[in-house]
Amino acid sequence: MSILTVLEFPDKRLRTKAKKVTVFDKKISTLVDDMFETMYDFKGVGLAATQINVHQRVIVIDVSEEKNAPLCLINPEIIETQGTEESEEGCLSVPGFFEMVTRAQKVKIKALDKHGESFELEADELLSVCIQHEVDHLEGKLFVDYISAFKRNRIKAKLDKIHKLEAKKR
Ligand code: GNR
Ligand code: NI
Repeated sequence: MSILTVLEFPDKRLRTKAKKVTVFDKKISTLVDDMFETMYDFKGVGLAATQINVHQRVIVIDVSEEKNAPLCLINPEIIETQGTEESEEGCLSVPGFFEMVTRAQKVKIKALDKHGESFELEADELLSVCIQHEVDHLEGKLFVDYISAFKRNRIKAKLDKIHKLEAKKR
């Protein structure tokens, strides 16, 4: 198992559209395990493969308090939505920033598990938000795309500054 590097906004690679998984082999199983380890290490509630620079449609999620409810979604599709709701979002790829985002209140999804078996799931509250946030990552979309250009540019400037300082230290 390994903890992987998480790409940070405004890295262009976060804008890549991920491709569907077609083969369910040891490589996918290792990718899923490494993504869970990375997500738990970073104390996130979800992680999309895009964030670790792997452009395949793979998501891991665990919104439980005890961190004992791992959920893996491969090739997820949102097949139904209900209502809208606003909530505060953060992202491991936009560290330290939190903004209100409006999303569907409930979602019904269809996905494959890590063995390639199809299943459906209905979600509300944090799980619903998290699924929509992660599916966006697979499309190259970030939560900062939903806020004003003014706020987004301010976040970009602050992260650019941090990334420059980090590069200098090395
Ligand atoms: O850890 C995370 N918390 C979170 C909080 C509110 C809405 C979405 C999220 S997802 C985020 C982890 C992450 O960046 N996943 O892509
Ligand atoms: Ni994110």
